[in-house]
Amino acid sequence: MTDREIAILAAKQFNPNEIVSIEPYGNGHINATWLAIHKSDDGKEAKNLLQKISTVAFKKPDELMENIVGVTEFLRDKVEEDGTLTVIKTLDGKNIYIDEFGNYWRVYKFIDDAIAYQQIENDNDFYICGLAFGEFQQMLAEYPAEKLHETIVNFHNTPSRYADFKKALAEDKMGRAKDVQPEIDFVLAREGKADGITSKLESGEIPYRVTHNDTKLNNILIDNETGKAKCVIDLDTVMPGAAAYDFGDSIRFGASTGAEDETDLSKISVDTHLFEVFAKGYLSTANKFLTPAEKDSLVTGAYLMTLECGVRFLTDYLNGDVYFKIHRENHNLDRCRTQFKLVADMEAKEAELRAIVDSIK
Ligand code: ADP
Ligand code: GN1
Ligand code: MG
Repeated sequence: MTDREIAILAAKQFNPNEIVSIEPYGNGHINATWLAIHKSDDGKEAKNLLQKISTVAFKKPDELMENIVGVTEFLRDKVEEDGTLTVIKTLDGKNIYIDEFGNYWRVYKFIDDAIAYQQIENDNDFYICGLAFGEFQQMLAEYPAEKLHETIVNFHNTPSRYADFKKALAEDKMGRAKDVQPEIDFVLAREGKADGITSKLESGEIPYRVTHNDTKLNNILIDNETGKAKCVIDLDTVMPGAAAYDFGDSIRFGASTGAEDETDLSKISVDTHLFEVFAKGYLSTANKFLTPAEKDSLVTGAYLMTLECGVRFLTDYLNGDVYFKIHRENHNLDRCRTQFKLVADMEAKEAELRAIVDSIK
């Protein structure tokens, strides 16, 4: 059976009506996403967002879906219509369908008339994203964190990511280490900085909050008509974490002057203006609840989320590209290189970035 045929069988478990079209959708690196359009009883069309959950990333899909149902139901009456994801159950009332090959499938209501950007097109959109992620953290401040399963253990624990990297390097399964010595050296030279956030969480200097943990630009939908944030999506990694993780991951992706997989590294740097725009949006809400130590950790968060992401891409390259989806040879290597270029640029601009955060009251 082809991937499409398997997806069609899955789509029918959630909506038995005739499928008008079913196509791969979006640019996520983890799950396999399809837009399935069904005929609906009123003669119109029903759009479903169908996803095959990555079991390489998520070991316990049932727990993952419990988190998502809990969080989305908690948010439901705090947001407008389509302001959070809506889980569509299988015909027999389950959150997940497991097919004959052992694939795990879920469906969300497709949120229409909104766009997930791959790169910032105008400053205001990035301000809007900052505002939305700040509000998302604020809304989840009351969520009972003890109800959340840890969907990926040690997700943003940078020292633990270093340990994974060293294991991959020692094993060197694909024999690729010999070709990437400069990247390996880059990572090892910064190991001393890896615990910049985790040590503060462990000592209690900064608090654990319920965070999104994957706040890149294409995990937020911007309303086509109003230009406002419509919905924060990709809730797979909502778990206790540091506010700086969410701030940092948005900067890593959105404040870069180039794409995450750009091969011309001369095009990659941190745009300090975009950094400021996002920080203003985020802090317009977050200034009300962040402690001084947390605010002080935001630039470190941007730095470590970028370093960590580069380490993860390089680790996956060494492991044979088993975690992040790739679309060309050396894709994960190209991705890690942009991250390391950004890291080096953040080192050069650290004082400037800190001054920007401090100036936003
Ligand atoms: P991944 O974990 O692989 O990144 P996502 O959940 O982020 O998967 O989905 C991939 C893409 O699909 C998103 O970037 C977005 O473009 C689109 N998408 C996801 N959920 C919805 C939804 N409910 N409505 C419309 N588009 C969505
Ligand atoms: C993945 O799922 P997606 O594509 O939104 C990854 C993030 C990385 C990002 C890099 C669950 O995000 O942690 O920062 O790729 N998500 C997971 O682009 O590992
Ligand atoms: Mg995503």
